[in-house]
Amino acid sequence: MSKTALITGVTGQDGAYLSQLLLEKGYTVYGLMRRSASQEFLTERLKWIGVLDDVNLIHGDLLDLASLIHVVNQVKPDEVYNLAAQTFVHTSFDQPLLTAQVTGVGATHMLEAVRLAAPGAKFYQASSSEMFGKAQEKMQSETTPFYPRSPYAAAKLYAHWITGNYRESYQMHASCGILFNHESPLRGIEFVTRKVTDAVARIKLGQAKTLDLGNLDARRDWGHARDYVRGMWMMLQQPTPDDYVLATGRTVTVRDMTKAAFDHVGLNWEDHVQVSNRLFRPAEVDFLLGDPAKARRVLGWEPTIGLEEMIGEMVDADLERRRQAGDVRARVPA
Ligand code: NAP
Ligand code: F7E
Repeated sequence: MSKTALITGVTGQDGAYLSQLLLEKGYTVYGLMRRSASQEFLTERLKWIGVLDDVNLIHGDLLDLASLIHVVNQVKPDEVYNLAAQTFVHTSFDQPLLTAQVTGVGATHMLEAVRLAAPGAKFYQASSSEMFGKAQEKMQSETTPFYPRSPYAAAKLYAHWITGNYRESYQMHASCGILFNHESPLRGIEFVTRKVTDAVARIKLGQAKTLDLGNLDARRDWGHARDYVRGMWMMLQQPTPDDYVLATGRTVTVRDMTKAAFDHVGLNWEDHVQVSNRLFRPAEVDFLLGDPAKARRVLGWEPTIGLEEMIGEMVDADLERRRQAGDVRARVPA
């Protein structure tokens, strides 16, 4: 019997890759999406990855508990992946309450809907390395103390703890993946990797000359979304629920990631990048480096795509998009 999965945040980066993975595994996939006046643009990623016709899209909103209960009742999923959130850290400083509602309380809405309408379903919560914030250990693992540095991270931490609370209180199979940054050609254009690869494409094609960036010294542990959604699925195949870090174990500065993107097309990054104060954050996460030992040991999970290969894939995809005048995402201002 094929399994049924419900993915919230299906229109986002991870939603697209996870849909593809689960469909390949024979799942029936339902994706929760918000109603929008620009519906056709929301499904761009699912279209790009070639699964739009195979995912059953269903309307609902993480802010509306009734809609979630209705959806879970209708779908009766075996597995629920809660990926929906306000995900951009910079925006969370401008919209802290919305971020708290969607990214934090929204997870409780989803847990409640599952508890009431499909209590036997396995649940995945998209926790984040941002919860480590001002990192208290050199390599961050499942046992490292948290120190959130943004409204986004604080909201994710609430969602992380409430998921553990539902696991212990109601014996739900609820797991949290503490995922470090993961990117792809489907990454939102405001995140730094995609902002860089899109700018590199425009500069290479003669459509732009410069790229404004903020803190070049920040370090991140960047992996590929395709590897990370596989880890999400592996967590829900375990007999018991638990929390796992997914990371590569390598940390790189924004400067070196940027250099890699310009190198890919034979350009010198220093000829084009300028630092802009307005792109610095009120509080920065300076250093992240994940320790994925537990995921390797228990799940058998390994990242397979390195930073340079991923950045190259992203630059190539953006060159292609920028050559095609009709691509909508490519017109979003960086
Ligand atoms: P993303 O591309 O920004 O996608 C976010 C998704 O959430 C979109 O589908 C968005 O829908 C949906 N959403 C936002 N508000 C909603 C609401 N009120 N109701 C229903 N859906 C809503 O994010 P991602 O990179 O795929 O990340 C997936 C999850 O992993 C997120 O929870 C993120 O915080 C977490 N995470 C990501 C990373 C990373 O490096 N990518 C690392 C750690 C954790 P619209 O299309 O309508 O906006
Ligand atoms: O920033 C620095 C910025 O916005 C990375 C989300 O998926 O990963 C993501 O959060 C670093 C920061 O990602 C620019 O200051 C410099 O230090 O790509 P980002 P993030 O904040 O790490 C975590 C794991 C999540 O969970 C989040 O949802 O790059 N940086 N200059 C810049 N960042 C941006 N966006 N734009 C710049 O111009």
